[in-house]
Amino acid sequence: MTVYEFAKGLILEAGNNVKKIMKQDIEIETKSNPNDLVTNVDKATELFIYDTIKKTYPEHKVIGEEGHGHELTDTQGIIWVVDPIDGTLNFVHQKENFAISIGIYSDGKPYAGFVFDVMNDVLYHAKVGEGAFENETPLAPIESTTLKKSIIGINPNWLTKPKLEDVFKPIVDEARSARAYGSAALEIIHVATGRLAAYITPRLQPWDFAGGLIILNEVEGVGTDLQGQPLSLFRANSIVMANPQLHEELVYHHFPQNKEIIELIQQRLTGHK
Ligand code: 2AM
Ligand code: CA
Repeated sequence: MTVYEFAKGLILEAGNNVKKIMKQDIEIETKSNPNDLVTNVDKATELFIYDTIKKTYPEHKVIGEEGHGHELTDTQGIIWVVDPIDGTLNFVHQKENFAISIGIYSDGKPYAGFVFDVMNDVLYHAKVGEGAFENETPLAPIESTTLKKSIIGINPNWLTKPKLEDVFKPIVDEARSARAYGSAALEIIHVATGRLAAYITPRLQPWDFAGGLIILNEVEGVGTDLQGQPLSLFRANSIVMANPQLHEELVYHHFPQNKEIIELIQQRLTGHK
């Protein structure tokens, strides 16, 4: 069995476990602030994924939102970047619109990406060079758009923040419309399937984008930080994921080329509020 096939089986099994445990009581705790939640399901799912990987591939490394591998700083070897539940607020409040996300990197190079929309039973997956799939249906390359003719994904909370609003409001104004889904992994998938032309956020952790980015790249989508620089797997990044034409329009005409503005904003952002 290849690592790709193993990962596919693993994420499906993890999703089925989530469906089972969420029928029992969900225990909720807060993390960095009252809107930053974690549940027993996030923790149990990360542990299940970690343990299953380590049993078969003891030499592989795992970075997971709920505590695994946060000390890692080098890209050597096989690294699994895991978000056990992306969209925890949706998980808690809506019991849907969340995903399990896994990105696998080999010596820093993308190998395979998986985003499992658990409640809809849809697995998005891609092995680099072999195209992306929605369950077993291949995804077509995404179409190029201009901002004026685009629906973009952006969380409205960012439009209420000083400085950040100066950057993001004109973009929302110029776009055809804006949407927010509450799961970064699924929003990146919406770009990969053409439902959104772009997904923009000032701060995202590696586990939120590591799987989706690989899927997006397979359909010719582009993901970088707001200055057009490659994304790091070892720290939070600003994010623009889009079709190539819109990506260029946003990076060169809308985002401040002055990195300090974004860094200043980022330092103040720890959660959603
Ligand atoms: P999570 O649910 O795994 O925490 C919601 O807009 C998206 O942003 C979700 O994918 C959520 O991931 C992510 N998110 C929540 N808080 C964040 C933070 N402080 N920094 C970066 N991303 C965050
Ligand atoms: Ca999470």
